[in-house]
Amino acid sequence: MAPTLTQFDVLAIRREFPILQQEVNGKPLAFLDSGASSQKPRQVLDCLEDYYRRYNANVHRGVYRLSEEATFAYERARGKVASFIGAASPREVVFTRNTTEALNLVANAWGGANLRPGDRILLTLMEHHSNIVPWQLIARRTGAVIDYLGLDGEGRLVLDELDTRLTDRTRVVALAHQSNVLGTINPVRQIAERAHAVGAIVVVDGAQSVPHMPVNVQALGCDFLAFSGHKMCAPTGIGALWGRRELLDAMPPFLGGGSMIKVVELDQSSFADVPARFEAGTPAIGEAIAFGAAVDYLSAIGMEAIQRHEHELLAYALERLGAVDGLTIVGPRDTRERGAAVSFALEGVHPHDLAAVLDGEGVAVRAGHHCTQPLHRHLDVPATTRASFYIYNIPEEVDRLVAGIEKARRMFR
Ligand code: C6P
Repeated sequence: MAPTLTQFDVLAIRREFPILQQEVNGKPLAFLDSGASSQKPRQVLDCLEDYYRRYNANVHRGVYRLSEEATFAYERARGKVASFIGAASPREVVFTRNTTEALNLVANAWGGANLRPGDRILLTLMEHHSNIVPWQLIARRTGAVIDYLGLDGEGRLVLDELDTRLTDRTRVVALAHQSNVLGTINPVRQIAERAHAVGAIVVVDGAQSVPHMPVNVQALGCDFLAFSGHKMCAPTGIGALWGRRELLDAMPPFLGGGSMIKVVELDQSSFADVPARFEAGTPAIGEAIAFGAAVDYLSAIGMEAIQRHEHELLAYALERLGAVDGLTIVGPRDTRERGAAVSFALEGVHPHDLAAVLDGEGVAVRAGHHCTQPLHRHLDVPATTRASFYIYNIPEEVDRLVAGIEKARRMFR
């Protein structure tokens, strides 16, 4: 039976998202692809529009009123993002375009300065390409070698492998906090303790965790955390890298240009302090300010309540999907071990066909390899279909998802 949601007034929340008020293909939109990018509430849209209408100006440059107002709002947003993840100081938060850029920043700046031939970088088989390719690129440049932690039959990390994979040559352990395909939530703190014991740093890809659960960098015990605004109600084009102050301070710049320098001479330059050192050029100002508004929005609802809401939907989705003939769900069965991104394969129906049938029913899901080709190779499936849930989703949308899948099954049988 569909659960009665108890965490907050989800219907009131839905009304705050203008995009959810529309019909798609003659059906009310059921948006089940927030894992790719979330929708934006009125509060965030208003904040962005207010910036462009009222005080659009470059930051850290002008001495005039508008520029000062923009600079103040931009830095205040940094403070909000820092508090949201429990950072010791706003200066530990670098605004980036997204998770991908944040991970490239660490790989290039920290990796470029610290990795030597034969050093080892430990990743996992469930990583998104954003947490694989930057490490491959820096490994090729520095002569470092990449290892992977394996997965068990339910898509959980095999922690026993740490005994052999973590060596005194391991300099970096980089892993997703939550898998975008399996939903698996990884025991970052435990892994970080093991990694630190061999002298490695721990880089966490928080793209799928920060939007969905309380995340505190002190409790996680990691050294870097990367995440994207657009997956947590903020606009696209803005994300963040949190790093421990002493590590950020010791890192050389990633990109060069305006704003990131102290003095530029003809043959050399000296660089600004952190975080400006890593924010070359004009940043996404309005988007960063609206990221602050998104953080306010989520905080007002409460991240614990958001997590519980998604878990209720997850449990219902696993139950209903689990009863569909020929459907195989990937990832842990135990809801305590996973978040609300549910990927599955339907026997005899290609994920793209399934997604197209669901679209006809107004249900938006993602189909493909979800930027995790090594994981899909490991699972031995070319592609999966994924439904991912957020604050505005309701049990009726799970019912519509299942009805659409049943329709596809009948069509392609
Ligand atoms: N995953 C998905 O549909 P960007 O594109 O930089 O904002 O996020 C990259 C990224 C990194 N790590 C994880 C775990 C992710 O899930 C993502 C984005 C989207 O699953 C788009 S491929």
